[in-house]
Amino acid sequence: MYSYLMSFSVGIIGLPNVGKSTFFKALTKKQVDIASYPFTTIDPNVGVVSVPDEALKKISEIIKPEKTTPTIIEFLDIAGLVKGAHKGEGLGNQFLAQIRECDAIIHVVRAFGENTDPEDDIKTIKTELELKDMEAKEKENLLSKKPVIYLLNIDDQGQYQKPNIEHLAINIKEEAEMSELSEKEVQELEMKSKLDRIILACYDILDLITFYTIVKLKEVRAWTVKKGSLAPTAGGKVHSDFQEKFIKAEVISSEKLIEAESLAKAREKGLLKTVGKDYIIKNKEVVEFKI
Ligand SMILES: Nc1nc2c(ncn2[C@@H]2O[C@H](COP(=O)(O)OP(=O)(O)OP(=O)(O)O)[C@@H](O)[C@H]2O)c(=O)[nH]1
Ligand SMILES: [Mg+2]
Repeated sequence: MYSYLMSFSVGIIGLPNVGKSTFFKALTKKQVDIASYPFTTIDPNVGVVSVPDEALKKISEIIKPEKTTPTIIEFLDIAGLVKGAHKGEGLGNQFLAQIRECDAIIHVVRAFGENTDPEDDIKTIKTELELKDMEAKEKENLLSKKPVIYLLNIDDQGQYQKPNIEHLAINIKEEAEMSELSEKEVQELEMKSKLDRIILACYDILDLITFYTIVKLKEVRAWTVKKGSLAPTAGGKVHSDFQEKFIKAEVISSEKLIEAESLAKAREKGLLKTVGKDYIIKNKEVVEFKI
């Protein structure tokens, strides 16, 4: 339902009023130009965010294409869940169904203001997901088994009650303020956004890697594929023919390409490797599919 762009999606969940929508708004200030992607009907609750990528920038600098297209992740702003959500409290069932559509979860936890108990809040939501899962007939796609990042929304003092669980901490209000500023203004104020780090953390828990394709002079484009994918599967992300009619591919690491300064020079130096259908695509590799 939400995979309009055939990208991976992350649902932002948590108790009411913890800062989910504020976080979503800050993130989607980075919304990409969705015209570059197919199936671009976008729900107001779905934000499409480009994945920060230094290698892509550098490849573009040497290839100088007309267009550089980053890879994307979708974020979904889901309304607050309350205790009893699994029984339908507070429209719980509707929201839980939205979570089911997501590949991973960011669980926002309030750690700003008075009387916060992050660990208890985490437990409340976790329990709702687990209770909902107990009703599920199919044991695939279970809510409580989805990869999750606990994101503590902290105040500007940076003091908070640390839960006994791995988490990231950010000041969402400050991130929202920063997202209204230009890059230059953020630098001048010596502020530093953590949004990129969080986007990359999502990419990590989703077990994704990036590969690149180059259409000479026209486009350098980043694509997402699950870690461990074979070359034809990666090809299928670009075009179904590249999967079905796959014969071989030429690959080079982005580092080597950047060092060689052009594809032609890399080819001259014999840096491009020809691989077959059993080849596992590596992170940050430039790939040319041959059919
Ligand atoms: N002090 C402080 N207030 C915040 C912070 N983040 C959000 N708020 C405030 O908390 C209120 C709720 O923020 P939202 O982002 O709408 O919360 P939400 O989690 O989307 O809420 P629901 O969708 O209703 O569940 C707003 O008044 C925000 O201004 C924060 O980091 N610090
Ligand atoms: Mg909200």
